[in-house]
Formats: sequence, C-alpha cells, structure tokens
Amino acid sequence: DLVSAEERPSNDEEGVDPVALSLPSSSKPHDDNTWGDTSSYARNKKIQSFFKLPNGEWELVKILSYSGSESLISLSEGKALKVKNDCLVQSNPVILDGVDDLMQLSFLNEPAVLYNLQYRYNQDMIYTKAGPVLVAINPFKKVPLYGDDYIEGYRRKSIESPHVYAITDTAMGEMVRGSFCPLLYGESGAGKTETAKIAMQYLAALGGGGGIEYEILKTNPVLEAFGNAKTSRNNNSSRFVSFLSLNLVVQSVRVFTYWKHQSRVVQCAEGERSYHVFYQLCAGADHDLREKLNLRNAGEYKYLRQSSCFSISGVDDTEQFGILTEALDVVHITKEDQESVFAMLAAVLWLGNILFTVIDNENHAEVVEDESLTTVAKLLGCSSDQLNRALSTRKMRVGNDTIVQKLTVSQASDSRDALAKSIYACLFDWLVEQINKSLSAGKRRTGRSISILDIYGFESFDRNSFEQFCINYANERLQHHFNRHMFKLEQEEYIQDGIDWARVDFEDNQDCLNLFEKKPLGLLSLLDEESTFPNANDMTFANKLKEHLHSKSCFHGGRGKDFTVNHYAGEVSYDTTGFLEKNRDLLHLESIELLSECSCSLPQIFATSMLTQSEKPVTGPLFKAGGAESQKLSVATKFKGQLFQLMQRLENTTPHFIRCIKPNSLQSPGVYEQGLVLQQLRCCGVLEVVRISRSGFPTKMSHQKFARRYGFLLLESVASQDPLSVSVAILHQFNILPEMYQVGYTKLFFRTGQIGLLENTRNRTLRGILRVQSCFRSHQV
Ligand code: AD9
Ligand code: MG
Repeated sequence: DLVSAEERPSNDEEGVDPVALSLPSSSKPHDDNTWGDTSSYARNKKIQSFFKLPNGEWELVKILSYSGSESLISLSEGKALKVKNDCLVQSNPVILDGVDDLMQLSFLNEPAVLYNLQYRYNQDMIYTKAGPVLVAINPFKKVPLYGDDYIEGYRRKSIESPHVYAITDTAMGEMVRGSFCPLLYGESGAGKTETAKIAMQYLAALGGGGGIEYEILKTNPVLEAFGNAKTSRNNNSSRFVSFLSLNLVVQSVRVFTYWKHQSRVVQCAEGERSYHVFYQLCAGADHDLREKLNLRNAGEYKYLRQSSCFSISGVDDTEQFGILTEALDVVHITKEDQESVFAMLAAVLWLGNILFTVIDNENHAEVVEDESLTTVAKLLGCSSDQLNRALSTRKMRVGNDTIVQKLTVSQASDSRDALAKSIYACLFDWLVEQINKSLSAGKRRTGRSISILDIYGFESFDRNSFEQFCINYANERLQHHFNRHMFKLEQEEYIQDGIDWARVDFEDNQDCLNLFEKKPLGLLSLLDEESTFPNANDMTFANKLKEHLHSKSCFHGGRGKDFTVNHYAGEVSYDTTGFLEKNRDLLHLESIELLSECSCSLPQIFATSMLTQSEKPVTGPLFKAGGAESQKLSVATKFKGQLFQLMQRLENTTPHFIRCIKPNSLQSPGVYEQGLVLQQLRCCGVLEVVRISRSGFPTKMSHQKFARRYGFLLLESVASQDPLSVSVAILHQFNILPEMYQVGYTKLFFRTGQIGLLENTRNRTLRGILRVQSCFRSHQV
C-alpha cells in the first residue's frame, strides 16, 4: 500500500510547509526529529528526508512513496531503497536551505544542522549564527569575505549576514570597561587565531587614523613566530594564550601572554616542529648575521633535528624571516636589539648541541670542549669555564657550608635543557614587554577598552603529555564558562523569577573539572604532591593516580604509566612520562647566577628572569628539593592560578561567543567530514544552544526599568502607577503577543527581537520630541 509522494495533495511544488515558513525564530519550535506516526507524516508535505548511510553519514534523500511504517527512498547514486520510517529524520523545506541562523530551521535535528552548515560552507559562507553564538567553519583557503568594503558594510550595518565583523561591532556597541570580544572556542586547528586576527582587523580599522592600527596588526607576526609551532593538528598552532587589550580612547594596546609551553624548545614529537622563529632565523639570516652568530642550517641543530621535520608545505621560512624583521621594526625593536634577540636564539640552538662526557666511575659529567661550548659562551657573554661549571655542578648547602656537587650525565643534560628553556621564556617575555612599551608609550590605561582572548584549543594526539594535560584542562574550564552562561545561569534566572519554563538539559562538565581541581585528591593536587617527593618518578605518580581516582567516572587507569580522562570533547590518554620533571621545571641556582653574570647585550632579559625566579609563592607547595634550588610554584599550580584570574575577568563581562569548527583533519579546503563536524557541534552543545534561544527569553528587564524606559509612550494614564501595572499597560498598548513575553516576579522576559520594536518606537518618539523642542527654542530666540 505504498502511495507515491507525488500523488499526495500539496499546496505547492516544493513541498514547503507554509506553517513552517511563517515560523518566526521565536515561535514554538518543532523539535520532533523522526517522522513519527503516519498522520504527522502525511500532514507533512515534504518529499525529502535525511537517511543515515551505513558509514554513519547522513544523506538527503527523495521519498518516492510511503506507507504506514515504510518508505521507498531514492539515494543520490540513483538507487531506490525501502526503509522503515523511523530510520528517516525530517528535513527542512527547500526554502530554508542555507538559512543564516540555525534558529530559523523548522526541524531542528543533527542532520538538519549539519546539512545547513555544509550547504553554506560549500558556498564559502563560513559564518552561521546559532542563536547568540557565531559558528565559524574553517575554510582552509582565502574566502572573499574580508577587507575594507566588508568592514565598511558592517560598520554601516548595510550587510547583515553573520560575520566576525558583525559580532565585533555588537560588542563594541555594548562596550563597557574591560569588555571581551570575542570569546573564541574550538579545538586545535579550528581557526581561533585566524578569527582573532580578523576581529583585530575590524578593531584596527575602527581605530581610525591614530596610526596604532598598523602596529597592532604587526604584533601578530612577532607573537606567532615566537609562540606558534607546527603540530600534527595545525601547521600554525598557538602554544601560548594571548590576551590583547585595545584602548580605543587613548589608542594604546597591551598584550598579555600566559602559559607558554617551553618544553617544545628542547623536545618535540616526530613530524612536528619547534617554534617557527628558529627555522625562520636559520633560513633567512643574511651572510653577516650568520657569521656573527656562527649560524648553521636547521638540520645541524639537535633540538630541531629530533623531530625530522624542518619545513611546512606552502610556507617559506626565508620569506617569513623578512616578515618578522619588518614587524619587529614596526613595533619599534631597534636593529641592535633584534640582533641580540637572534643571538639568544642561536645560543639556545647551540646549547642543544652541547655534549657531556663521563669523567669518573660515578658517571659524573663534564662538558665536551667543542665548538658548541665556545659558541654558546661567546653568545651569552661568559667564559667556557663558567658555562661548564653551571651545567655540570650544583651547589648544596649543608648547615652553614656550601659544597659543590658534580652532576651525572643525565642531570647535566637536564640542567642544559632547563637553561635553554629559560632563556627562550625570558626572551619571549622581554619581547612582549617591549611591544607593550612601544604600543602604549606614556598613555594612561583608563577608559573603555576591548579585549581579544586567543587560547590554544583542545588537543588529542596518539601520545599526550603534560602540555596536552594543561591545554585540555584550560579548555575544560572555558567550556564550563560557556555552559554556565548559555545554560545554567539563564535557566536559573527563569526559575528564580517564577516564569513558566521547561528545562533544557545540557552536558555538564563539572565532574571532569572536579577530577582536576579537587583537593587533596584531584589530578593537580596529586601531581604537586608527587612532585615534592625526591624519590618519586613518573611510574609512582601514575600508580598514585590509579589508587586514588579509580572510582571517578571521568578517570580510567591505563596500562603502565598511562591514564585516561573523559573530557567534554572526548577521551584522551595521557602518558605520565616527564610529568614530574615538567611540573617542577627547576632552574638551578648555578644557571641563574650564570645568566646574571653574562655580558650579552640584552641584560634586561635576564633581569626579568631573576624576578620570576625570586617570586615568592602565595599559596601552594614549595619546591626545595636539593636546598639550593630556586623556590617557586609548580607549573601546574601557577597555571591554575592564572586560569582562575582569567576566568574572573571573563565572569565580569558580557560574553560574545564564537565557536570555530574544523571541517576536516587534512587541513584542506572543500572537504566536509560530517562525523568530525558533528562531534564538535555535540561537544559544544550547538543544538541545545539553539533550542534554548528559540524557546527562551534572551532579553530581560526589571519592571522598574521597563516602566521608566517606555512609560512615557503610554497614550492613556494607568490607574495604578506601580511599575508592574505600567509595564503591563505598555505591553497591551503595543499589542505584544502573550507568547512573546513572560512576566516574572521582578523582571519581564522577552523572546528574541521583541524589544527591538519597542526601542524603535521609543527612538522615533524621542527624535520627534527633540525636534519640537529645538523648533520651540528657535522661536523663542
Ligand atoms: V590552535 O588551538 O592555536 O592549534 P587555532 O588557533 O584554532 O588552532 P588557526 O586559527 O591557527 O587555528 O587556524 C588553522 C589554519 O586554518 C590557519 O593557519 C589557516 O590556514 C586556516 N584558517 C583558519 N581560519 C581561516 C579563515 N577565516 N580563512 C582562511 C583560515 N583560512
Ligand atoms: Mg591558535
């Protein structure tokens, strides 16, 4: 009894449901995802539907005919197939193809969202709204959406399609002190850094002629050269968090950088690279500079050689070096200082080539006297002897005496690597400081400012180390912030104010955060505790985790030194090798002394270093293993402290969220892997965001404020002058439909777009009043 779909009575050829079409974003949504019973099926005058293929991908299929429980469908390759109706998921009318806000979809389900995003992506429309959130799909190619004409269009509001420019413009409009715009989320390679730069372009263009805009944009090549690297996920992956604050009133910029991952300087995985700047220097330095720094090709340095990857396809390091030096000029780093910066980089590279020999049967070490040793000493401005001593001995305090202890080969190698990391970290800090000095020279830090936060995205590799552990923890925190704003706070407010509301559920990640942060039995506390034990090692640490955390739902003990965390964005297995060492991150006193005595031409670099080293801990454990070691906070504790500071800043602002999505893992244009996109949409709860915005009440105003703001528009006086009665009278006068608002105990709640109507009338009326007043005044004159 299959009936042909074409035979069904239909109001129009496209099978468009007129009810669905007239459905404004705020009306009652259809959230039923399957065809359900035959009657609802028959009522639906559609001939297309989504069908899940055996490979898990969704395909939009034609319905040739249907019966009570089965349908005959036609697949894209022309095959017809008889399937059960509950294998089909409703698609939207063709007229809704590629709508620019997912809220407009009549049928909100996963395949519909996937299809809509793909439809747009195929036409280079990479931005789509999901209610209040902007979804940005990485095009992995140049798309014609940027530049002066577009900036002007968004500024004048003559272009309305979703864009980073638009969200930046909105945030500018609402700008209060310390505003954030925009907040970028997404996994590694999803496009956060690029999107941040696009927002920066817009801000720079608005800055208008103060001269600073060019300089702001030039901070990018500098920060990226020193802070980004090729990973297996992203050829230009940020390994630090940047937070750029732009003050448009006094035209100044400040850059803050957090949580640089230094371990990459001395160690990096197969197929990845160290920081871009090393390769740029090796490839791009001219003859004179090469001579001065005794510079070789990248392949001759051990730190760079270990991952057997020197180049990135499509990137010319020589050209990038030119761009870097030009950018350094623009941010006012003098040529002399630039040369000193390059000398420090060469010193780091040569340090990696330093070798040790065993000098006695206790495995004690001494530096091999070769070109590496003499070059490092020359570049740092110390003697070979001093350097040898700093790397191969350690001073111990025993009572009132100081004794000098020789290090073993492996300890000496560690101290060499610690020195290299420390020089690089100080260099980075120094550069950021210089940039800040030059871009905010003599300007007060007051008034309205706007900030862009660019963080490193969630990462999961075959092997995941301490670096991924910290990155993923930070992302877990940010996800929590997103959830709180999107779902929790919003719904709590509805319930507190007593309005009629059916809860929308969301994936809460509180359990995973607890797993990290709980004291004393959380991942971070246990790591710190284990780091203070001199005899602890990675294995004892892994065992400790398994012993204390095995009952937690987000934690699974793995084999040997591994453990697994169930993150919001998926499971990640961590290998504890090197966790304790990286968490302690000790720089020996000898190295600190060495750096303070060096005569290299940038002594201020190490002045900063001294400051960091003598930093007195506020909370958390002290690391005193070995007596003469510097006392400082563990890396994980510092990380957590800074993360909390950042979250506090975020909490005080109105967030504007951008969700960056990576359409494929090949980093190629034109490839849309449904499974990958769906997984990202799920972990950031895009469907739930749309659902809550569509059925929710995003605009809220207290009775008092509403009555004050619109009361003067009332045509008839109200018997009772209390704010609630005035408010209700206004709502009636303007015929606001009852389903478009709710009256709470203290506030009025409106669906999207409603307040706009009232605002327009108010503005028109105010303009009229002003005109009359000025007319009246000119008559008096
Ligand atoms: V990570 O967490 O720092 O590893 P991001 O920052 O999310 O990551 P990034 O912005 O670096 O990713 O983007 C990765 C690459 O995608 C870029 O190098 C560009 O080649 C590409 N991309 C991203 N967004 C755009 C865009 N709007 N237009 C063109 C883009 N290319
Ligand atoms: Mg990035």
